Amino acid sequence: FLDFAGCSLYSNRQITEYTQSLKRNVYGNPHSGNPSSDLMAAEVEKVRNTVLAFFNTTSSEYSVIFTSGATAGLKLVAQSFDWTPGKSVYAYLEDNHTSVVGIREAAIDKGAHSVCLRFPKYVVVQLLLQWIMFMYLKELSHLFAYPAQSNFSGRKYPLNWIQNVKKGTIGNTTFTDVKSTWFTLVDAAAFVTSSPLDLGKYPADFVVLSFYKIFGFPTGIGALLVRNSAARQLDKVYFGGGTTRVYLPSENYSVLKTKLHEKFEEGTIAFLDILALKHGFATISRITGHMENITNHLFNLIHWLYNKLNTLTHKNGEKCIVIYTTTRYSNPTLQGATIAFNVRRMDGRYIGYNEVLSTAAKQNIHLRGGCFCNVGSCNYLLGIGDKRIKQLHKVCSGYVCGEVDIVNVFPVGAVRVSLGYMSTMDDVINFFQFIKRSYVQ
Ligand SMILES: *Cc1c(COP(=O)(O)O)cnc(C)c1O
Ligand SMILES: *[C@@H]1O[C@H](CO)[C@@H](O)[C@H](O)[C@H]1NC(C)=O
Ligand SMILES: *[C@@H]1O[C@H](CO)[C@@H](O)[C@H](O)[C@H]1NC(C)=O
Ligand SMILES: *[C@@H]1O[C@H](CO)[C@@H](O)[C@H](O)[C@H]1NC(C)=O
Ligand SMILES: *[C@@H]1O[C@H](CO)[C@@H](O)[C@H](O)[C@H]1NC(C)=O
Ligand SMILES: CC(=O)N[C@H]1CO[C@H](CO)[C@@H](O)[C@@H]1O
Repeated sequence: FLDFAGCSLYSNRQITEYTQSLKRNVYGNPHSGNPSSDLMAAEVEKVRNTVLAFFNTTSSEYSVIFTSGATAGLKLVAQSFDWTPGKSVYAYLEDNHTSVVGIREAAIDKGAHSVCLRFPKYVVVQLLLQWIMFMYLKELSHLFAYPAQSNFSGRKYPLNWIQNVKKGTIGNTTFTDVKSTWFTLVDAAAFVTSSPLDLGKYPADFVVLSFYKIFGFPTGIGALLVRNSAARQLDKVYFGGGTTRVYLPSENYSVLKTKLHEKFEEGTIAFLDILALKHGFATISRITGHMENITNHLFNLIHWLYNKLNTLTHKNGEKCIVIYTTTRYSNPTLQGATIAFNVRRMDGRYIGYNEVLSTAAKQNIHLRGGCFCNVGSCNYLLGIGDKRIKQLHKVCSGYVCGEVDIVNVFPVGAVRVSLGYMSTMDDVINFFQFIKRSYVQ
């Protein structure tokens, strides 16, 4: 199983302990106020604290809002962020995730500007941010969103952007006269599966994640962590069951509950799934000790695999594997345990990723095929010029993502291998042998 960026796997003991806990106890709806309800409510509060501790923070600094996943967390920020029409800026990276770009629609809808930071080399990104800050020296609220790790290439982005953007310090320049307030939204869904995120050190205003990416079970639950000092930036309009203290059906009168999660967790929370998180966190901690151990273990594996794949050549000296990376797997702070690549024949022609995927599947190796689907990442990762990109795009438009993997001899997608905390040296050796056996001429 080499698709840990898609989801992690759950452990046997994790599931056993969870079901035992369900069998031994009666868990009621945490809003009901009877003994089984109180038991559940207490467990939910414990899990909130476990989540906070996992990120080295406490409830005095952060609130945990349970959502159905990372995407739902991003959507919640998008729809509640207090944009100033015509003035606020929403900035995001080109190497973003669809769900992060989606916030743009909500921002524009409320009259905010959106800026896509085009070239994901942070020197350039810093210059662009600098420019944006000069453009808007007013007392306004802006939002900067970025993924802490890309789920395509596994590239990690610097966590110190969080404070830098906030302080108005970019690179070596400090903008003490910046009156604007920048809020940071970190999409940590891929990052936190294998790296520690210390919110004491990197106090992002908003962080989103999905728990199945960390420990495989349960699905359909994630969290939005909100720094308490940034909570005022989220406006609440709709109110659903469990979120109000008092309201009148016939009059425009309602008072929302005071705690942030009480306001934003609409309806009944997924309480039995929240209980399952407890066993997920316990499993990760039991097996690995600390997230740093996962980072180091996975970096050793991926670094080995990168070097081995990179040296695979056909008998005429042509490279067999083209890897899409800007980090060269030199450092675990820049690179997660993912490799996106394509396979080439001896004559230089590419083999479509669908073919690689199905050959692998026949040998019981589970990979992911990704479609670039956009010119931006084609350009950046494939390193082909603008002119060619335009031609490609002409041919590309209208094709159904995933069905076509090669257009005019150029690949429009890639194979992705991603490791997780359960991956072993045997896994990467088997995979390497598979590639060598199947494709090296
Ligand atoms: C998986 C992932 C998401 C989306 O998570 P969902 O569980 O589908 O909401 C967002 N961003 C990144 C970086 C991811 O890896
Ligand atoms: C990244 O994750 C999202 C959500 O799960 C998915 O839609 C997207 O296709 C993923 N990208 C890749 C390259 O896996
Ligand atoms: C946790 O955060 C505190 C500050 O809030 C910091 O002093 C401490 O070093 C952090 N712990 C770890 C393990 O990083
Ligand atoms: C309801 O009351 C709030 C203030 O209490 C006000 O802001 C809002 O506009 C009112 N809505 C309607 C539909 O009257
Ligand atoms: C994880 O790392 C810590 C040190 O950071 C070490 O003490 C511990 O033994 C490690 N745990 C495992 C399971 O390797
Ligand atoms: C990799 C990726 O998804 N990049 C996209 C980020 O957002 C910009 C702007 O919408 C798109 O053009 C990129 O394709």
